[in-house]
Amino acid sequence: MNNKNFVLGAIVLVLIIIGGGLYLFNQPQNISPTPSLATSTAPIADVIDNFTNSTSTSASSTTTVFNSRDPWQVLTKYLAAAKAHDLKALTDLSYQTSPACKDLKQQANCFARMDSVYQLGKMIKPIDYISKWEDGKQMILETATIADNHGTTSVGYKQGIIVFTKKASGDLQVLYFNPNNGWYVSAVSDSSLTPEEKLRGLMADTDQDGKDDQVETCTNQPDPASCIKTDPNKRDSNGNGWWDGVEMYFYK
Ligand SMILES: [Ca+2]
Ligand SMILES: [Ca+2]
Repeated sequence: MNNKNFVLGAIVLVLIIIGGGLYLFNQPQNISPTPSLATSTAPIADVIDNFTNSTSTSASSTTTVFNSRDPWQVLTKYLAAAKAHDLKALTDLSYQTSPACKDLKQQANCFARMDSVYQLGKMIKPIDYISKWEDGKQMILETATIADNHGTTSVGYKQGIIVFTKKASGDLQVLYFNPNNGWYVSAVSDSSLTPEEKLRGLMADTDQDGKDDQVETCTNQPDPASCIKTDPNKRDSNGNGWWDGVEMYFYK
């Protein structure tokens, strides 16, 4: 089995779950790993519940003013909106909107997708997201790579990712996230490469634009005919301001 295909299959699946669900939703300058980007060590699910409770029970509470440039505040509000099936709020906090959520006849489908997004999003632990790459148009947060071996049969890593776009005002909007992004290979090596070496090759993202080198170069891709190559050493291959690993999630 082609491991990359498996990985891509997983990514596409999540894309369907998230992107299909609701995403009613200039140049790279800084590559700045930050020790801790999170303002709280609480799991985001707890924060969402607190947010939901505070907004539903007491509009006049003394909660701090919402900061639309803070990725965790935006994501928390976004997930709370998904949980509450609040399409208006979700639209405001998203870069793009799923067709299912633009069609009243598909409301049940839209709500189901919101539920999926909430269930996935609440697994996110802000404290794990130690890398931040951003410029005037986008922001990507990533976790460290975390070993995720499955018994003795496979060797793997997980690495969570969250992608935001920025309005001209600097306000963040959610584009994509996946706390369970994973790469797996057989624990039994079938080549001169060790499983670890294979994994490093699969996971490499040389230009730190959120799109793996193998995807950029259309190497080992499930549908090579439709794969569009981008530059693995350049964040914004086509010069339109969007990084390759951001633009790949836009609806066509
Ligand atoms: Ca890349
Ligand atoms: Ca690139």
